[in-house]
Amino acid sequence: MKKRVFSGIKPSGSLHLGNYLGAIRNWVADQDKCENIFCVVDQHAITVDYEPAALRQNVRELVGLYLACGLDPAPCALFVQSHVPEHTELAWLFNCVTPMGWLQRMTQFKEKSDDLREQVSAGLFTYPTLMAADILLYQTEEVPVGDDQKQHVELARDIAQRFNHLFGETFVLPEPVIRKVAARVMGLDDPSKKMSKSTTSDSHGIGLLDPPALIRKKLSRATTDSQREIVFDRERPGVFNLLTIFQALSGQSQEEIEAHFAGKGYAQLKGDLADLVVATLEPIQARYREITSAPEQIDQILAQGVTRLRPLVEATMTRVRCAMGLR
Ligand code: AQP
Repeated sequence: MKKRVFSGIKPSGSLHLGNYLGAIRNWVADQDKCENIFCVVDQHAITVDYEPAALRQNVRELVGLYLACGLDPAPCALFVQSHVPEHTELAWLFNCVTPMGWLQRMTQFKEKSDDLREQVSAGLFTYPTLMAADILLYQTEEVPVGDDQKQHVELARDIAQRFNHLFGETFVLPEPVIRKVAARVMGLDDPSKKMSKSTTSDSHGIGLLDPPALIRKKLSRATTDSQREIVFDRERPGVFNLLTIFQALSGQSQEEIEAHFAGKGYAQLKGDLADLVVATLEPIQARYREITSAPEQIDQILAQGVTRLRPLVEATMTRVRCAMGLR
């Protein structure tokens, strides 16, 4: 039996190398071994200030990139979260069984709400219950994510357990699946912060659609340190981050990479890494241009995804509504 896998990305800006290495690339690698459900989680992107026109554009770009990175609509159901209204219905039901204390402990909420304080939306606070609904609606077994989402997947598991305890066996308990290499790609300008779509600095992240010259420029400016040796050392986060990206893209071992850069300087590291990033992204960008030139095909793929998932959605929701006394 193939494991059922669910994951998603929120269209809150342009995708970066962290989203690719921490998430999409791993989904593509395993798509023939699993029963795959991949979503564009647009309702998560409206928990902070946003422009409706930009959101619409980001959703299209994200679906185009899913396909361009290699997700195949034959083994994968691809869809947009808001096209399946049961995600928000189930999220409300979960809001009613999730203790506030569980949500208050979520580190991503604390980080994102720090500057906003009283202005922060209730949606940002309850984001993890919507994410639990995304996962549990499909009776998901595995959730492949980057390291930053581990806590949210664990919360989904806790909510499933609590629901099963209160209302009877209803949900499969999901497991996060996190790769060892590049599970948390850091910002090029500040390697103490994870690479994020919503960080606006020019030299923070490498966009999957960035042209080669821009990729080279950003990498040439990446923060390093005043030492000389090019080795994997977590105490030197800038160089460690560049080497980790190199390792993830080249597939070489740490020893091979250290031997390759022995006696060389940071300019060589940045130049070789830029060659590798450009060689990885150029074919993706070419496929992206081809795919997005036929938007009606994208719409068709998304509609097929929803149709394929309907029986599963209805089966879960019927059980949930009955278990909770709502039917
Ligand atoms: N820097 C990263 N390194 C490795 N994996 C990452 N992911 C995100 N950033 C990195 C993984 O990408 C998937 C999609 O994430 P998301 O967009 O749904 O949420 P996020 O983690 O909040 O992503 P961003 O890019 O940081 O967006 P903003 O700035 O809008 O919050 C997840 O699997 C995530 O782990």
